[in-house]
Amino acid sequence: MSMPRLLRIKIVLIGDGGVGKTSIARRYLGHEFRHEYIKTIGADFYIKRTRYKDPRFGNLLVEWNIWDLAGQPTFDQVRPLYYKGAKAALVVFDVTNVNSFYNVPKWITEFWKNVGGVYPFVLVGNKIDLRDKVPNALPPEVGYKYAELASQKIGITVPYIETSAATGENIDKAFEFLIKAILEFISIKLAKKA
Ligand code: G3D
Ligand code: MG
Repeated sequence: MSMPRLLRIKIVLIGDGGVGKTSIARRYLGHEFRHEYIKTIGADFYIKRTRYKDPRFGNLLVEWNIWDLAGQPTFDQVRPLYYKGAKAALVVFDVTNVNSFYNVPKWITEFWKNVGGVYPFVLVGNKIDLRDKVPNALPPEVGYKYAELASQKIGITVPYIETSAATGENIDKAFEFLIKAILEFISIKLAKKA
């Protein structure tokens, strides 16, 4: 077997406070994780390596550098540092919190503005374990529709995935979707250069 290619990618977790960003990161990392708190930025920083086999790029060793904002109030001052060098995002909302869904476009706009262009993301509807327990929870169609419209608008696939950080459902899959979206994005860029 050939040596896998190392793909080191900084990603940011964005979305309203309380939607489950930190819970998703911790659930994904499980036990074998490296974690640091970057005090000046007020962000948690995690590293995780995972193998991925892609038909075009072959065997990959993906090293996620995951940035997770800890506080909210001083975010304005640290925003540029937080986003600097990020190549993709998990944009998270809470399916039991309509406002967190309404704020999704705001987070995407901020991400693109701060990284200086249109970069791929996965839309994540979290807390699906609570969907049947609260009134007025958002149905899956809302997320799928938004992702479809976004895909059409920007010309790269925006996957939508529903997760529960509480049960672990689809957490690994969310990151798998993100790799796929990133590789598609790289392919399109390479094709344009050629
Ligand atoms: P944030 O990092 O986006 O601000 P957190 O969000 O990960 O801190 O999560 C906020 C609260 O929601 C936490 O509860 C956390 O346990 C809960 N939570 C996160 N994801 C899920 C989920 O998928 N299902 C359920 N039921 N709860 C979730 P507390 O009580 O600690 O504030
Ligand atoms: Mg958090």
